Amino acid sequence: MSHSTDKVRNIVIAGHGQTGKTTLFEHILFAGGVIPRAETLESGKTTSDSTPEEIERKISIHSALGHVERDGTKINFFDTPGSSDFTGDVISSFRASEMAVLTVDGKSGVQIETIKLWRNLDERKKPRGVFITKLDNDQADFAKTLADIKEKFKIEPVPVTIPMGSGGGFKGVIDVLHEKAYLSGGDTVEKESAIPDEFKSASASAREKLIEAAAEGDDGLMEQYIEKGSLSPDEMKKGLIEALAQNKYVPAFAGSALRNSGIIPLLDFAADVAPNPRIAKDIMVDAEGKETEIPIDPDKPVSALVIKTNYDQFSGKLTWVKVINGKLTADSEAHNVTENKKERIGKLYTCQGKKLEEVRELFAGDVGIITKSATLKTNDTLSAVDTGKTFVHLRLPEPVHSIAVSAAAKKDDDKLGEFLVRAAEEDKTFNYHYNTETRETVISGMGELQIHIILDRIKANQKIDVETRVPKVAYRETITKKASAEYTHKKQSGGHGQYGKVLLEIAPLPRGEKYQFVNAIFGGAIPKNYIPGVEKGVIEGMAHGTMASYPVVDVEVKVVDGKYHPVDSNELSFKLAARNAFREAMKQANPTLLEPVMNLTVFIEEKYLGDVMSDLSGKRGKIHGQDSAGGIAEVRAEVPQVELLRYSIDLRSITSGTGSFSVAFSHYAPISGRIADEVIKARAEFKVQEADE
Ligand SMILES: Nc1nc2c(ncn2[C@@H]2O[C@H](COP(=O)(O)OP(=O)(O)OP(=O)(O)O)[C@@H](O)[C@H]2O)c(=O)[nH]1
Ligand SMILES: [Mg+2]
Repeated sequence: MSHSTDKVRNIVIAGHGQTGKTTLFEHILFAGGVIPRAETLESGKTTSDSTPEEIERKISIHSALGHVERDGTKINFFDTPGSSDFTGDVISSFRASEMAVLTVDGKSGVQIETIKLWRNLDERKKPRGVFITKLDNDQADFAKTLADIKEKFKIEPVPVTIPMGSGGGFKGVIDVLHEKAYLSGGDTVEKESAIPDEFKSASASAREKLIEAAAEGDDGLMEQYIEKGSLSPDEMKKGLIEALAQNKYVPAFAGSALRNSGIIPLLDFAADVAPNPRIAKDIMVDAEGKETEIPIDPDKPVSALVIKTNYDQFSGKLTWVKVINGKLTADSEAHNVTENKKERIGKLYTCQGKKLEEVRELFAGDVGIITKSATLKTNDTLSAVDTGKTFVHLRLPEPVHSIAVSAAAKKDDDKLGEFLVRAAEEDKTFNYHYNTETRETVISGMGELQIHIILDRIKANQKIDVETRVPKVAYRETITKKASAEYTHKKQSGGHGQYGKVLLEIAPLPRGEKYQFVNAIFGGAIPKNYIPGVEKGVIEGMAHGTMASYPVVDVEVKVVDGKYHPVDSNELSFKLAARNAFREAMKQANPTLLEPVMNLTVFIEEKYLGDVMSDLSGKRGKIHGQDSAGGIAEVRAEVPQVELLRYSIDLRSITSGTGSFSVAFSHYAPISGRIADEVIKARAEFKVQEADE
């Protein structure tokens, strides 16, 4: 069945690893009557962790979508992976949802991924709530977890539900908004009951706070609240909707998904208060790069964004779309603006995990699946007609972990390549490229685990043995002082000879400026038509420096003088002369090696700070800054890339798997002494090997 925009809600469940997202998602579907029983994670039969790799590892790797109906409203929920290795699917689910619910473990409190996800939601100005889970655990503490959230995010969450008892004495939750108690259900859906006397005052004071939050919704309500000291239930609801849409408060929910507790009030809140998709805007960009905000609106011609694609064993390729405008209709045609071609839309589906349900149409705001489109890919824009505007691409973090791969048997090279192309298409945080400089195929992604899983898939599905290595670093060479050199290329062989003489002056440029070619020839010492030949020669010379044959950068090359022969000169002669003149000049210009340096940000528990710092200093890191709040530290540093090639592994062992980090290229920096000698030596060995091949 299709749902109109006003009858759709999209909520993404996200949170630190193992905080119970999948269990919550499963119990939501159970409470919503979608599945006859809620399966445990341990059984390997949950709706959302359905792929063999998820079942085997007992973690979520892919996002999953499901929905429940509440008073005619379809509430889509995304279950997302908690490990930062699979952040790509979290980000696409954020893009498609108007609200997030972050799960926080009632015992562990705010964890590293919670902080990163919170920041990401801040950047998107996305409304969010927190679901404090596992309150059945002995040391779980709802109030303490709220205090932790307040300390770390400088915002006081407003409870919509509060727990009745904790740990072994956990009995259920009170829905403060609807003034009802729910006894935890165990194996069945939780049951409504009257609020027990002992919790009446806690419930009343929580309701007071909720009313205050509602009053923030608009000025009229605030006046009303100040005047009368309260709000009617209708006003309260209206205020909560408004204030949440404006991201003015963070609703907090208590519960234990495993015990079927806190689910019904969450669903009621989702249906009553969670944002209507119409509050959200997406962004389109035209050919000139001009951005326009596009509100979600069913009354405009259709437009939709492909948020992800994946392959299902039974259904084949699935293309997930978020409809932004109008409605997408089955068996119709749309324009793929990204590819500038017509796209046939066959059947449309919604889904419950991997189970597809056919629908005729998907309205603006909704998320659904197109099957059997060979061509659609993530980030594509579908439109009614060619508007020349596309939705901006998903903003994904830079890869943090790379390895070089090759097929153990040469005959499998092509098959490996094909597989990698498909893997990169399916997971936008996974990249692969052939580095012509180092002659390696390098795959990179968000962490060791992600890469590992992809390699396992190759082995299992393609029966290819893959060899892996730490990738080589792309060093550069540059010069540190001015120099000049001349070179005459002369050859006499039968008829026409070859002749060209070039005098070059080279000078260092500021870091990052790469290359500048200046023609300073006056009076025709080298005729104009040979200057392109000179420049080609310089470019060829710069492709392989004189130290270790790495590309040369940040050099100004000025051709100042030369000589030509009316008969024997040609472009080739000037090219060869220039190439050799460049090499001669470079040797005299105090050349140096440059290594890539990365900006590194590390998130760790404070207790590991000392170890992380000393490890970074051993890695030639320069610490730029450090912040700590409530037991979690963030360290920012500049570290040479070569030291970070296995950082995923190092950080995991220092922090027992709790740390996480991001890296991005910063700049090239000179190296000398022993470090440079090692690079030159390794490169010489590589060249010898290459020559042997
Ligand atoms: N005691 C208790 N355990 C829970 C609860 N919810 C989940 N768990 C357990 O916590 C573990 C992790 O649960 P998941 O639902 O897989 O957590 P997740 O957040 O989806 O994990 P990732 O997707 O890998 O990040 C499993 O062993 C669950 O049985 C709960 O409410 N109470
Ligand atoms: Mg999960």
